[in-house]
Amino acid sequence: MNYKSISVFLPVFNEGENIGKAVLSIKKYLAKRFKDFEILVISDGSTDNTNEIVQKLEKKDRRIKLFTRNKRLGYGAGLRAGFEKSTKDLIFYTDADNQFDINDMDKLFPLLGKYDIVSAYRIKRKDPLMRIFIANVYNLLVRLFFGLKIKDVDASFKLYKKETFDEMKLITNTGLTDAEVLIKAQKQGFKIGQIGVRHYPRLHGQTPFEIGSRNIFFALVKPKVIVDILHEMKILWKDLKK
Ligand SMILES: Nc1nc2c(ncn2[C@@H]2O[C@H](COP(=O)(O)OP(=O)(O)OP(=O)(O)O)[C@@H](O)[C@H]2O)c(=O)[nH]1
Ligand SMILES: [Mg+2]
Repeated sequence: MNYKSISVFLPVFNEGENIGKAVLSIKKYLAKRFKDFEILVISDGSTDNTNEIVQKLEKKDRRIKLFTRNKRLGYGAGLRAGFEKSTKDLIFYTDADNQFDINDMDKLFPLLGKYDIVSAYRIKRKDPLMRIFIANVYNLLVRLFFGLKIKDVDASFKLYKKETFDEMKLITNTGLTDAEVLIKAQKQGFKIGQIGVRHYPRLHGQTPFEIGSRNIFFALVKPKVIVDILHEMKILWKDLKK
């Protein structure tokens, strides 16, 4: 592989039970493969011990960097900050809740020979059925309105060549940002590859996107989350027509 350095970032909100394991497993993985890497934690408005845990790790290893903001600005805003702060040749991001196995990154690198972005899809998604249903509708809308033919748009396991972002201006702040990057990259002629990876249930902590408890079938997504994404779809649609 020609790429010698990599930035890996994690958007985080209240992941005290997950963040330590997430950062350390990524560090172990990268240390075996890259001489030059950084791990960025983008923590928005976390009110638990997430920031303290990362500060301790940061003190021991300067390649780990914490960026905090006082308020929860949205998942997409976290992604945008991550893309902006990343300084290395490659950029990768994933969630902090350990729902992916970082070792599956091995499957992504070979595709960089042919593609500028590698977007993973979850071979068997381990989330409540209702979440999977909503995600399927979302994927369909993104395909119909923006012509993006990606199997699993919001799977948070994506690798990008840094130059993808050279000319990119992002405007969304919700979960739509993931799709926005792929749509704009495709428009600029960057090539997107896809590969299947494993997925695991969230074992600790609670997603801020749902209300109440969940089981394997049921999960209630906060209506505001859906309304905000639909609203941003409209804004993105207009932005792309300019
Ligand atoms: N920076 C930032 N990170 C966020 C924000 N909201 C959520 N996150 C993080 O984004 C990642 C994805 O959120 P999750 O809660 O796992 O969402 P999900 O995967 O749809 O839900 P689960 O299936 O329950 O895991 C996690 O690492 C969260 O901690 C936010 O406003 N800002
Ligand atoms: Mg998750």
